[in-house]
Amino acid sequence: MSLTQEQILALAEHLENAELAPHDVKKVTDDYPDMDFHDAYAVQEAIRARKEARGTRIVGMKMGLTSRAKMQQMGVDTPVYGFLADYFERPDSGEIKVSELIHPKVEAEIAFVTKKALRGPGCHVGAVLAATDFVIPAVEIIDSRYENFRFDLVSVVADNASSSRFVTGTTMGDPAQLDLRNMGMVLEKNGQIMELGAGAAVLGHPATSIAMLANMLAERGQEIPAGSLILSGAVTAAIPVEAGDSIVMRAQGLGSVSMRFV
Ligand code: OOG
Ligand code: MG
Repeated sequence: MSLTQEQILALAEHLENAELAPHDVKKVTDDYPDMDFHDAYAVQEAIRARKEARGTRIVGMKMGLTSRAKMQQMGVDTPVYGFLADYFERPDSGEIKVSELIHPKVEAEIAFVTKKALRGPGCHVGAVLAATDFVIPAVEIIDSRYENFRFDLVSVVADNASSSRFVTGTTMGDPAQLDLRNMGMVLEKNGQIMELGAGAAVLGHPATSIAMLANMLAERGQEIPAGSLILSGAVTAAIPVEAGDSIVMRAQGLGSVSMRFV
């Protein structure tokens, strides 16, 4: 740790303000080059605490930078996590206002819903599959608060891993019946296929990402509660969207998820 408690709280306020009154800011490591992951997750937790103090519910978690495509796109090599607040969710086939966002991008993901708590260290894929109630298809809308969507890992962790909105489908899949590794996923913008991939793009199997989350949370003495929604990370690179764009994500055997940006 290199930051004081006052600096952590000030950075949390600064980054949350950039989310709530949408505007971009310089990445936090420009001013605090000695910040480490512990500082960054402490800032993220302080943002979470600010929201909870206002009555916002935390509905789940997200893993990010879990696929080669995303790591290459962002120039980093380590997965990170963030939290999902209740107001991030938008309904399937609904509208998303770009005026509430800075420079949104969309990602195709598989979401897990847990029926049992998951706790590391030593959380493994078998424990994740046993604790999974069902999986549903999801589109995450990420919106880095940093200028030009450019950051390093420490900065993106402090910024809650660029979390901003998410939409899930409603076709529930049983991970015991689905081949999540080979599940094809197609991301379309305005009727055109932009990206496609398979579940294996996420750390070989998306359940691996959930196990990694439990193990990373354990380092901070935390667990994944039962009933959490967890985004396992984008299968493909993220694609930018603007007002007027329609997005459809089709996940093999799990139907589709769609939204319109207005
Ligand atoms: C960080 C968040 C990445 C994913 O699914 O890989 C992410 C970013 O790229 O802004 O959510
Ligand atoms: Mg994501």
